[in-house]
Amino acid sequence: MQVVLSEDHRLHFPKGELYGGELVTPFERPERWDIIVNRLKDQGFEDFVSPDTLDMEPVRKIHGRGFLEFLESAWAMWTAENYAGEAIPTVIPARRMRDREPHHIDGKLGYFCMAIETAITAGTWEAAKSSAAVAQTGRRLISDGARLVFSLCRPPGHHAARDLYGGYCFLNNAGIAAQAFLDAGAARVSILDVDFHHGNGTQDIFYERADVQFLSLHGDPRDAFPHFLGYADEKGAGAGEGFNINYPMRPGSAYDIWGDALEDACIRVGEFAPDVLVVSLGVDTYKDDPISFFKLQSDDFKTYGARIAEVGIPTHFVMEGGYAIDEIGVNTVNVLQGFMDK
Ligand code: Q9C
Ligand code: ZN
Repeated sequence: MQVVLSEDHRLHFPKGELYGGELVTPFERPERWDIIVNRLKDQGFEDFVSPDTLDMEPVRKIHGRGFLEFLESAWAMWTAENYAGEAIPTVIPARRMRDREPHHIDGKLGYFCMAIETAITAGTWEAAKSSAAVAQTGRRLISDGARLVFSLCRPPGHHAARDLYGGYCFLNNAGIAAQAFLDAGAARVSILDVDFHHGNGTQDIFYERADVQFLSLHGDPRDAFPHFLGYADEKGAGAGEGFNINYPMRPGSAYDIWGDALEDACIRVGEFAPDVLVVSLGVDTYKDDPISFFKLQSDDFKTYGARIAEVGIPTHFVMEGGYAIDEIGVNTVNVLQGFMDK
């Protein structure tokens, strides 16, 4: 199994995440990557591939131009104000306000943000681009004939919508990979999102499209972040009608419930018959995850990796969340080993 990764992820490491009214060390931190890499090495995976140069073309197809310009310039605009801390919005365009991009960075941050726990720092844009390049390179390896590739993206991507960042995400790595597969000749791509959180960004990007099927297993939005998307009645619109499938689940759900949702999702992927399956792989479904409420055990990750393999379609795993740092390596690699052992 080839694993695509880049040390440039380290360029993004904010000191603060607004959590419970305090600035805490972010749950989404560089150490997550190190622990996954250590576990991969322990288990004999050594086929590490560095990313190719980022191709902005698929990025521009799924993200808005103004949004990309904002991400590129946000830190410079923030420091030009002589602010002492990291870039966090304070004002949000809430209901009945105007949908216009302001000039001032305070306004721009709120305009392009979907959740304010996520700070922007000096290296954020470079790290976000490197993460997208990792996903694009995984795409190339699958197009070159691999049955399985793991793109160890960091920062993650599935909360990043066409023109929104947040939830630790800036560029939608899985979406960029899916778009690149289509650009390289694929007719259909499925994105199966098994991160604990709803993949609101990916859903948003492909909601009206029939060439990308999106399926997400996640905490019920009434109880779980991102709270404002991810209900079962969101089924796609226009040409995309029927190609968006959500599986919200209640607090405390364990593998008996989660595995049934995965089973249904795998059947739906088989019916769609995509050329490639992109898996948004978050392991924050684990029972001890500090910010989530599912109850998967470490062995369940092997079980579901094997079930995904049974779909029988070339599969590109793209790393998303997972914050039980001590077990993030075991749980992530269990999915990949479960897939390979099938
Ligand atoms: N009390 C990903 O897993 N904060 N993002 C939730 C819960 C944001 C998660 C707070 C969680 C973002 C990629
Ligand atoms: Zn998550």
